[in-house]
Amino acid sequence: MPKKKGSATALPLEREEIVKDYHLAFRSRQASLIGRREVLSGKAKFGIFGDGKEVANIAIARAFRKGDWRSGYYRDQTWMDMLGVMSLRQMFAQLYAHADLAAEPNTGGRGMNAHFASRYLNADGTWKSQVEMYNTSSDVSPTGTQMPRAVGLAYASVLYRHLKSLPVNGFSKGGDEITWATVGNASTAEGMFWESVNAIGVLQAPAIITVYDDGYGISVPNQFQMVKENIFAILQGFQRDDCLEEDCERGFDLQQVRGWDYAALLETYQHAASLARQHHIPSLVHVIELTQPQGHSTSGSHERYKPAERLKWEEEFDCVRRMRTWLIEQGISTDEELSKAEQEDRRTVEGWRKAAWDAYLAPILEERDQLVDILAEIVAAAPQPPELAEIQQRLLDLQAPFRRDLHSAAHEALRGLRNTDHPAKQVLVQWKVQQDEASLARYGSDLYSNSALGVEEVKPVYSPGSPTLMGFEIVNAAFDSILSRDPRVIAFGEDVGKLGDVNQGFKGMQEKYGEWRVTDTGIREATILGQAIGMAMRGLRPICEIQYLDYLLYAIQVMSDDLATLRWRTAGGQAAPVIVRTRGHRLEGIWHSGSLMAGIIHLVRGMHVLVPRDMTRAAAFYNTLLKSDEPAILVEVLNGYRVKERLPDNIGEITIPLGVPEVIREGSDVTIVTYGACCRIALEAAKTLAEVGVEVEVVDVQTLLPFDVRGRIGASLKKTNRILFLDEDVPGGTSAYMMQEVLEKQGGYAWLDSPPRTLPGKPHRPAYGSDGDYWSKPNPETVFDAVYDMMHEADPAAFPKISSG
Ligand SMILES: Cc1ncc(C[n+]2csc(CCOP(=O)(O)OP(=O)(O)O)c2C)c(N)n1
Repeated sequence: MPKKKGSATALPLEREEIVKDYHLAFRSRQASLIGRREVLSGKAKFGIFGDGKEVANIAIARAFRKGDWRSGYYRDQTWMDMLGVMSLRQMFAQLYAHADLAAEPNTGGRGMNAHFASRYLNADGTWKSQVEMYNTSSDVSPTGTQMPRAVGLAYASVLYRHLKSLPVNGFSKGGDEITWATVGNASTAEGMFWESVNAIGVLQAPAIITVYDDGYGISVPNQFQMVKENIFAILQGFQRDDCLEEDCERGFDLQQVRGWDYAALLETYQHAASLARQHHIPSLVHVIELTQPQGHSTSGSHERYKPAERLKWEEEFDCVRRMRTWLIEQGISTDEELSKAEQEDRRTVEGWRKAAWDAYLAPILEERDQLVDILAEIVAAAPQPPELAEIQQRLLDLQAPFRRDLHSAAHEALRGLRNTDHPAKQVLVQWKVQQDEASLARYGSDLYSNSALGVEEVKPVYSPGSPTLMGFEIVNAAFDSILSRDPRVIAFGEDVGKLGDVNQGFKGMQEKYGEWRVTDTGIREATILGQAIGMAMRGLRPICEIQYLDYLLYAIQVMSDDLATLRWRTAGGQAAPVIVRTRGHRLEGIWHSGSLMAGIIHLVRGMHVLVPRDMTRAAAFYNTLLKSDEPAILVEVLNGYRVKERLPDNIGEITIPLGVPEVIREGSDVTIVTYGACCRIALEAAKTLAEVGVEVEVVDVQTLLPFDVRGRIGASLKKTNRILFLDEDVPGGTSAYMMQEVLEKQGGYAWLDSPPRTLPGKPHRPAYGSDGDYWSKPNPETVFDAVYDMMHEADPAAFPKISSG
């Protein structure tokens, strides 16, 4: 069993550097103390700080190099300050939610406090050289979600080291970069912690995982978190062989070290870094005997759940205090010297706090003054409702107004002025519109980059010699073209490598392009997604496969919380152009033919969701996505792999713009709006409807996100005046979403001559077998009935009832 590291006496640091480290830790602690005070006094909403972890943070920061990556959580405050990713002044700006990138460059005021992110995109969306930066992938609050992403960040180094064809472009220096992950002891109880540790071990990816162990997860002690109350003990099976060759037993270098022992921490992390950098051996460092001087966060006090002896121990083993004692014991500094500098530290931190607060408040006060002046002008201009003066005074009395206070006041004033028409009132109206627009952008920009929307259509070209192939052979040809033209594309997933995926879309690709390009993975959907995110952050173009749509649920949390929000939550500072490939619909059985589309589209805003009805269209969408820098899910239609299609001569160039539906059958009586596998059913029903004199127009939506950006469906409705929304999702799911898009957003209600209808699947999951499928999902007969009913209602004489009911 590896030994716990003890204090080392000989340090590779000068005296001044050690003292500097101590003051960094001390100032960070001051910032935590002041930060908590700011929350308790009402200046900020919530605070969570890095107190108790300062010394471990410093040791990590000392081993962290430019080009390295962090995938961590909120306890990394001191480390982030030390590397300049988030200075303590910026930390206060984030605490106050200062929505200005100049003051808070990590999240632009969108993230909760202690959510770190380096900006690796320039303002114009181009990528900076990452080897010149201390890279921090953007934090999320769900505990453990930083772990899957760490898999991909670390694995990118493996690819950059082994795959000589990869363009480096400032993303790597020979794969020497380490990914540093941090996670709390309690969060190791999460499934994705284990999935990630296993994946990193299997991939032999250069990650150093730190588990900060302060014994608790908020109020719940380790007794309830993990077996043996000790993550280190149960990780022993991950221990590597003591050898440095590539074919040694795959595993981790495991280390345990005390969180107050500066010298041992430095040594531990230097050792782990050299193993990872030189040999790509991952490490897990269990940092024990850590404390939470102010409790978990500002939400409550730890005196409520920690026993008195634990609180006493925490005081005694406080890492900053211990480091101070050690400095004196080692003769590196004196009590007097340190005390003097600490006084200065306190003043410095307080200065940063004040500067951050003043900078946050100044523009809001300026806007308040503008509003007060506008109101004063209205009051002066004409006899007005008396409440205006009152509103003015209320605004002036606010010491630290929020913008929302100003807007509520402006709204109230305009309500009072509703019967007045005066030029001065127009100034108020205009002010409010402008300010609203600015704040909507302040909090809503960068959900998408819109680069995919700009891709123009390239139509397929066919010649007499164009072969007719099975659907799977069409995507296969597309992937062949993609892999040959773009060395950054890496495809991976369950059965993707040797087998070429369960439907043979990647058949022969591993043989042709090698194991690094087309790769099998374990059954680990959350980390397949995380792997893709991390790789995409480092300049690669991953196509990650989730074997069936139904299993996307295992990855949806990572997609929803991490990938989909990434660009938005960093206010355009980070992006991960991941392509998630999956297949769904129309196989049979509960877990092989479900349609979770509404769940997906509502959870992944920030991604595109594409549902091509055939494989040529799937190929075109892959090409479109690779021309953009946005993440997307592409659902291939399961029963399309065995349907024949002609192979376009230009399979590698065809593109379809996003958000443009296609009319796949023209008609004049009813518009059927549908997508994916349901297109075929709608077309079948359209044929039988034509036999009874009903001409249906069938529109394939093609992409659910974005949805019909040019209003083509509205134009169809304008012609037919009747509409049916058809899909395989549950009632009130995607059919309701499409209805809202067309009737509300496109104003389609104005063209309706009959009530709009939806025809979704049943609320239960699809039953197995042909009959189970028939009575679980829409079929040509139910589509016929839904459309015919509309016609009957409109003209009972021409369309008499066919069946009773
Ligand atoms: C998925 C998820 N569940 C619950 C929470 C609420 N929560 C926030 S922090 C926390 C405790 C985490 O403890 P630990 O991992 O030990 O980290 P520490 O805060 O102690 O450093 C909990 C339960 C969350 N943020 N995410």
